[in-house]
Amino acid sequence: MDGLEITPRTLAIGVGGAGCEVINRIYSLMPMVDTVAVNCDKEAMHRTNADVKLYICRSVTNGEGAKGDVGLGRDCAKAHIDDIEKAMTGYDAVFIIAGMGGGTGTGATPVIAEKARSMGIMTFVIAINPFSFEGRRVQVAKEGIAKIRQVCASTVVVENDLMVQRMPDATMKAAMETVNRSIASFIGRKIALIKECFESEFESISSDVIEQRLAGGSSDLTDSVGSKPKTAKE
Ligand SMILES: Nc1nc2c(ncn2[C@@H]2O[C@H](COP(=O)(O)OP(=O)(O)OP(=O)(O)O)[C@@H](O)[C@H]2O)c(=O)[nH]1
Ligand SMILES: [Mg+2]
Repeated sequence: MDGLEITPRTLAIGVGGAGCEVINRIYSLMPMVDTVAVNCDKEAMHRTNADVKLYICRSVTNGEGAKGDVGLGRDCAKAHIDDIEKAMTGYDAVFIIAGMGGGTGTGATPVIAEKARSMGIMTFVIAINPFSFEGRRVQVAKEGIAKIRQVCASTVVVENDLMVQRMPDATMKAAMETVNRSIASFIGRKIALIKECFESEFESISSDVIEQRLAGGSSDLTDSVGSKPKTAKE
């Protein structure tokens, strides 16, 4: 491997409101990571910084988001699948980040993950579970995560609730921002690991094996938050 540098091309894709907030973080904190923002909410898109912005189905949603309609989120992604494919072309690994329980993230994420896998890209999904006080969204999220797992085994679920336990006096916004920051640094660590795998073993290791090695529980995702890590099971 003397003198030969293998640099995997990695991409982070944020889908819907929460996903795009995380992309904002990655864009400002980790300029070496390429970013894509996917949303059908015009205002949220304005607030988002990303290398590529895919504003899906503005004519159908009138720029107001999918308003909790999972079927609409899915159909918007399907209608823009060529743009999504183009944005992912040439990458070795993709991280897809989305909040669950709304329309865009829940509906579009399985479509995007399935496309990434069909393109032979190592695919990781980070799905944010809504707060347990969010009512109907909790069930919508559960069904959404089950769908995502059908197409992507390397799915990590992050609990917004964890931050309620850890930061009982924090506002919801502050709690979510903490989760967003920890997801951004989690992705940074995973990208470093992928690079290591590529550099040390690229001739003998398959992308499936790298995926398995990198997939895992969400506990190390919460390490960076500051207090003692606690898993959802505790
Ligand atoms: N950690 C974190 N969670 C968020 C954030 N914004 C929203 N969420 C969570 O993610 C869930 C889904 O919300 P959004 O991502 O805004 O939904 P969406 O995919 O845009 O869906 P529609 O607006 O209905 O199209 C919410 O119920 C919240 O629990 C965020 O910035 N950070
Ligand atoms: Mg939205």
